[in-house]
Formats: sequence, C-alpha cells, structure tokens
Amino acid sequence: MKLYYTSSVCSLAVRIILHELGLSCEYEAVNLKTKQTETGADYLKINPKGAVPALLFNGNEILTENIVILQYLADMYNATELLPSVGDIKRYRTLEWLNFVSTDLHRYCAPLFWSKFSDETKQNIFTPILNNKLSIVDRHLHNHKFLMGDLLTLPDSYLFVILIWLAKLKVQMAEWPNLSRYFTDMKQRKSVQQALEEEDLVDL
Ligand SMILES: N[C@@H](CCC(=O)N[C@@H](CS)C(=O)NCC(=O)O)C(=O)O
Repeated sequence: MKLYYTSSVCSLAVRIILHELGLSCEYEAVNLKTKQTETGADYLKINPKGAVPALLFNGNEILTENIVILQYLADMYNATELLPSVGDIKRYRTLEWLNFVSTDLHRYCAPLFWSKFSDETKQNIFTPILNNKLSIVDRHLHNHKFLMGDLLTLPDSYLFVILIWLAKLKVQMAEWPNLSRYFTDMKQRKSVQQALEEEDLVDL
C-alpha cells in the first residue's frame, strides 16, 4: 500500500488513521505545484485530479478522495471503533462529522491560503463563515472528548488537520476553548505524534 501525500495537507488525516490501525505503508510525496512526485513520476498519471491523498493498493488500484480512503481503510481492517458497522446509527453520525469537516471546514479554510483572494475577501467572506462553523464544533466538544465521544473516530483525524491550518494561519483560538483543548489532546496521541514527526511538523 502506498499513500501519495503532501506534508501538512489533508492527506495527513489518512496517515494518522494508518498509524491508528498500525498498518505499514509506503509514502510518496507529491509536489502540488509541479504535479511531480518525489521519485519524478507524473502525478497526473496516477491521479488525473491532481489532488492528494491517493492510495495505491492491490498492485494497481488507486483510490482518491480523502473521506472515501478513510472509510475504505476502516472498513477493510474492520476498525469499527473508527467507523461503526453498516446499520449502526453511530456510523452515520460519524460520517456526518466526516462530511462536515470535508465539505464545510476544509472548503472554507483552504481559501485562506490562496493568494488569488485579497485579504479583504478572506476577512469579509471566508473567515466569518468558517468561524461560525468552528463555533458549532467548539460547542459540541464542550462535553465530548472527541467528535463521537470518548473514542477517536475517522473525522477526528481530519478535524486535526484543519486545526493545524488554523495554527499556520496564526488564528487565535481564544474564542474556541474546547477546540483548543482538543488540539492539545490530539497532539499528545501516539498516532498523531508519529504522523507529525514523519511530516516534519513537530514545531506546531
Ligand atoms: N476532493 C479531494 C480534494 C482534496 C484536496 O483538496 N487536496 C488538496 C490538499 S488538502 C490538494 O491536493 N490540492 C491541490 C490540487 O487540488 O491541485 C478530496 O477530498 O480528497
């Protein structure tokens, strides 16, 4: 199995889950600007969409889309603690969060890094939408250790990546004390520490 990744972006969620599962995996870095991998391969031939993550397995099977790769890994390795079984309402609650992190938090946080948008646009349009969504998560975490309660599940790995982005953007977390506590807790977790070391992100 091989994960095509770029340091500190959403593919980090997959790396964390691979460590949660104790799976060995090869990792190949992708330069998202040139679309070349670290071995010189043309990444667009591997994933024509050009985005990471992509997971290679069974010789030549390539699976893309972060939240699908995460579900594939949990299902294939029977990790019902990370994603409960089909038919269990907790599975759909877990997927609710996973989808929210991807289509709401990721969607409105990523443009804050894009130079094509002015600071004014970022401040007046994207930041208020994102802040509102972060407040929803913060309120939820007031009485939940992780998104689904006492145990880490798939969406936690992805929410953690969004919190890394906020740290990189130097966003003050005072408004979200529960998210701040959660970020600190997540950084202590073994799988997360291992993933951060591997992606050279220990100074967060
Ligand atoms: N729909 C994809 C999007 C993933 C995505 O946005 N990846 C970013 C890094 S976080 C990326 O590779 N951006 C470069 C590009 O799309 O060209 C998914 O959910 O996996």
